[in-house]
Amino acid sequence: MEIDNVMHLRRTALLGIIAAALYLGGCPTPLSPRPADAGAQVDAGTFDGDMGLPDGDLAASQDGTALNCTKLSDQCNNGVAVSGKCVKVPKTGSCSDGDSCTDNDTCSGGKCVGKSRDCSKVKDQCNKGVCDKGACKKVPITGACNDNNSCTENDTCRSGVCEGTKKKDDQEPNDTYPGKKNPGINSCPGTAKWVTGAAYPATDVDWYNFTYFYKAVNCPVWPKMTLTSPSTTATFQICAFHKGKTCTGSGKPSCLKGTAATYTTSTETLKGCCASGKAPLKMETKPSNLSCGSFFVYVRVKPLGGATCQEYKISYKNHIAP
Ligand SMILES: [Ca+2]
Ligand SMILES: [Ca+2]
Repeated sequence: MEIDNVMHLRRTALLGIIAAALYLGGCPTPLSPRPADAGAQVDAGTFDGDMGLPDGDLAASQDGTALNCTKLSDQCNNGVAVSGKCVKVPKTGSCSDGDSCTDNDTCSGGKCVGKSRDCSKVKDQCNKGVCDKGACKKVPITGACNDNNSCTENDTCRSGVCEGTKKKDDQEPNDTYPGKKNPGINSCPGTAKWVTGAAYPATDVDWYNFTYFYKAVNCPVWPKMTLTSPSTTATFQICAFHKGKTCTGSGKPSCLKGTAATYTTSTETLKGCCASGKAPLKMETKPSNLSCGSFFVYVRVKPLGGATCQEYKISYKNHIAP
């Protein structure tokens, strides 16, 4: 009886071992991922192909060896195990691309992409705006530009600055008395003549002169002139000084426009009239002795301010000319 009990226990144990072996042989490999986990597009937060182990951490390979995929993780990717292999799964959100000249760095497709810094606010006609070490700065360019100076032309960018060449002033050089000679007024009533100049730069002084030819007592000749300018802000001073050719009487004008003034040369003092203000400036100077004959008129123009360049024209004529 005791022997039968021993044999029964041995049979029971043997059947248990066989049953256990059959069960293990018929089951799937315990560490294989479920089909739902296969594929590259796996959400890092729900992936469970690692049999419950933390994502990207100690996942398991197909042969059961634990996988550490953190080496594939970076600011825009999670390193996770998929089908027993470590793969990168892109993340979203902000990041840093390490470039101080980009803004709004964002993860996109597993890469950190920033938007290039907009430096257009520092650009101008002779500079482009460029980001350098995180700061916007100007970088000179070449080409035509506009220096907004009506007294220059052929404006060109030079070292980041727009500069033109000074327009030719046909009256220059004329900074000192007696200045540039211009056609005289020798007919009665005649027509107006013109002088075109530019008071440029601000310290410029322009002198020019012409002759009034006395014609006849019944057709007296004296200067009437008007300074005009395209500038609405520029102010000028215009003076007309007389000098008699054959007698002193014609060198003492009365000021029908403007106020009395004198100008002392190295040898004499000229008498004349001056007017100041914005254009148009009118000037009319009548010799005190109209029977004296021809006389010279010396005109001086000075810029008084209001514009970088002060273009002007002066019409001069016999006072009765149209
Ligand atoms: Ca000038
Ligand atoms: Ca001058």
